[in-house]
Amino acid sequence: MRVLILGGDGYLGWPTAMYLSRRGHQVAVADNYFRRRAGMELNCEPLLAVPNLHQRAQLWKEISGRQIDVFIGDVCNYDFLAKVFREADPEGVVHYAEQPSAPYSMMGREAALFTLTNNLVSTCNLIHAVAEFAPDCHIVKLGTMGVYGTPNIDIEEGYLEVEHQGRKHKFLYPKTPGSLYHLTKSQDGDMLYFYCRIWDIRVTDLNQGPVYGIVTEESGADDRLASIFNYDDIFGTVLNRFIVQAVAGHPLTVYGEGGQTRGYLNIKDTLACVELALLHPANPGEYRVFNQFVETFSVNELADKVVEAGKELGLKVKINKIPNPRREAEEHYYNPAHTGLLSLGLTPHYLTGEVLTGMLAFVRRYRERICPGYILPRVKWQQ
Ligand code: USQ
Repeated sequence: MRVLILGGDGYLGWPTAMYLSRRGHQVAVADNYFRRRAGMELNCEPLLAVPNLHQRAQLWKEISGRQIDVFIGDVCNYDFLAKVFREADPEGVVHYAEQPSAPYSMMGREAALFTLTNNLVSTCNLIHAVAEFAPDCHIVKLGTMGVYGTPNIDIEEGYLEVEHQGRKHKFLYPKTPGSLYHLTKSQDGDMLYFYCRIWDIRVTDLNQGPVYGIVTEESGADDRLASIFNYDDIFGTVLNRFIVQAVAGHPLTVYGEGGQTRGYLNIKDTLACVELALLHPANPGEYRVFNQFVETFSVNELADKVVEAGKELGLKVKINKIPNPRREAEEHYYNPAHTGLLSLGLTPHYLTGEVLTGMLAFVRRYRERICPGYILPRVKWQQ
């Protein structure tokens, strides 16, 4: 399949590109290097020094013999996106080209406006490019479980059937996002659903939980192919942060009471889910939603697991509950459905002790690069 990955330089974008390329798809990637620039501006650069996208594609070609086409530019610029569509002629597009960090979106007015503009304009441009250049192309948008929030009822997969005064109707599941970033992911979903109904485009929204992991099968051969791996307070996700904190000898930063529960998945499962969605496209006019995670854990459970895994490697890991910089429920009901991707054939990777010790051992090789100043949270939800 000809697949275009928007945001192909990021934590998920580049591993997805290699994964699909190795499995015989013809892959093109586009990126504006937002994440790299933000890392320099905010002083939160990734653990590994990552070659630029052209260099990574060249390296991948030397190792795998396969070509990944690279386009550097901004998806919010329609002329750029139109050029990419004309050249790549995609049958499937993976949309990762959004500002992905909740703390970033809560830094202040400028970051809020950037997040809103980037995430909604990129999605709107994509919809129009599909309609103009590739009407049959399937959009796979990376969504987030965070759009649902933590309601006191079970979370369904995208839709909720409501019975009201004796009549029934199926609505999109109500959204209660907990950051401006998560709000934009709810808004882009509404926009995609709208155009599915009006223009009959095909869309799959992958409502993903926080991802963990560094190495994938494709990057295993050469660390220069590894993903952009952040452990800072802005771009790092919680388990990746805890792994680096454990290696650095920093107490694990549990925010508040630590009862916050989310659905987690290994980066390897993200890649498999995206391919499954591409291989089984939504129908014209269908806005299909999958809840993309494998297991649920509270922050306390994750911290305890890292302490245990640390013992295997002789690390004495401590836990420190610090005031929560976010506004979120610290104890809550959480029971989200996630059957769609399993029914398409996902074989999940679980968070075992071996996975955790593997991550700790990998990060330990880069211990000298860990910057302790990146660890404590700087962004508060309430200024
Ligand atoms: N947390 C801590 N300590 C930390 C970091 C985080 O206790 O040092 C807590 C947070 O308060 C939160 C939970 O861990 O309750 C998850 O935080 P996170 O930073 O791993 O995840 P989040 O900000 O929600 O965002 C991440 C990705 C985002 C994706 C989302 C999926 O950055 O792109 O959409 O995970 S979800 O959380 O399901 O919305």
